[in-house]
Amino acid sequence: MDSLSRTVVVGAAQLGPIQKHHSRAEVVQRLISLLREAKLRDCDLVVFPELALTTFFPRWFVEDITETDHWYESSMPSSETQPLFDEAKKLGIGFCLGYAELTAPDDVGARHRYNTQILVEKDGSVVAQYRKVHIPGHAHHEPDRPFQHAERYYFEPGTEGFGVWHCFNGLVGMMICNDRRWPESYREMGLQGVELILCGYNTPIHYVPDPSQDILQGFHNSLVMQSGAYQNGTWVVGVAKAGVEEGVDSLGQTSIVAPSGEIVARTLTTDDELIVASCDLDWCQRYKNTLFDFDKYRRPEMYQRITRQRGAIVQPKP
Ligand code: ING
Repeated sequence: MDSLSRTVVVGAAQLGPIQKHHSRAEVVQRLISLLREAKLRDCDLVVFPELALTTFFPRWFVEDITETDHWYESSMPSSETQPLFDEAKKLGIGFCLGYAELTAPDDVGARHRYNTQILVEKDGSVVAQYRKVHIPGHAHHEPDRPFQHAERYYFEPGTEGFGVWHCFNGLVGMMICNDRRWPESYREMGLQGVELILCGYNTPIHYVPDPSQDILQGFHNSLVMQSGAYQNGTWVVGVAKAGVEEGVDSLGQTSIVAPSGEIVARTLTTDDELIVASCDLDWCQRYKNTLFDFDKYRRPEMYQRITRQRGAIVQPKP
């Protein structure tokens, strides 16, 4: 990190498929290899995908959910993930890691399941945890599907919302996968002055409810992250778990997007691949202090009133 400017060298560490038989130890070694490559490329921070420690297990429906507990992390770090934390601290690199979280029993003995990301500073200190707010897919078995997307069965939505934290010499926020499709996710952090948003994703190419969207997955992925970045004057880093995982093909196109909305780096493969960009956080002010000066130009007090004044939305004629 350059001491004069607030430039953060960010690595987006895309993962290729993690198959069911891949152990956590094998996956952690892949993550450590990407960290070491990031060190050689002077990275301050490395962003890993959503659910980066296991295969995307919501593609299967398991009646007894306790039989899936092994896909979750009961502690972070654990003995299996500690080597990643140790290596990152040794290399002096911060990281953001997505994983399935299974909480300890609460005061009524219930354990909660979240789709979570953790953010760790260069000194190894844990900055924050974020729990995915927008949970896509379905909550019950849908046997007619070619594969499940049962995230609403396996995860509760996070209840802490979207935070922004002072770290890496700037204001950093997190979102996970489907969150990136909702403008509110970016705007909630934009209103807190976010300068760098970190987002992991697992996005199957085939979208069962509407297959016409399959061909548009890459376009929609870029569309939402570029607009979110531009409309909130922030860097956005989107990191895929990509390729054919247990027979399901998932989008790659890991990208680093500037506050201008321009894609400054993108992966070329659907394997483990690191892309790097020098993110000048001061670039955010070019948009936050002009076009998107919220205090000057944004008018939330008017948005509801206009709808009310114009009465009910005109219904199309039967
Ligand atoms: N995955 C997908 C996502 O929002 C999805 C769900 C797939 C939505 C394809 C639309 C089309 O990118 C997760 N994990 O949220």
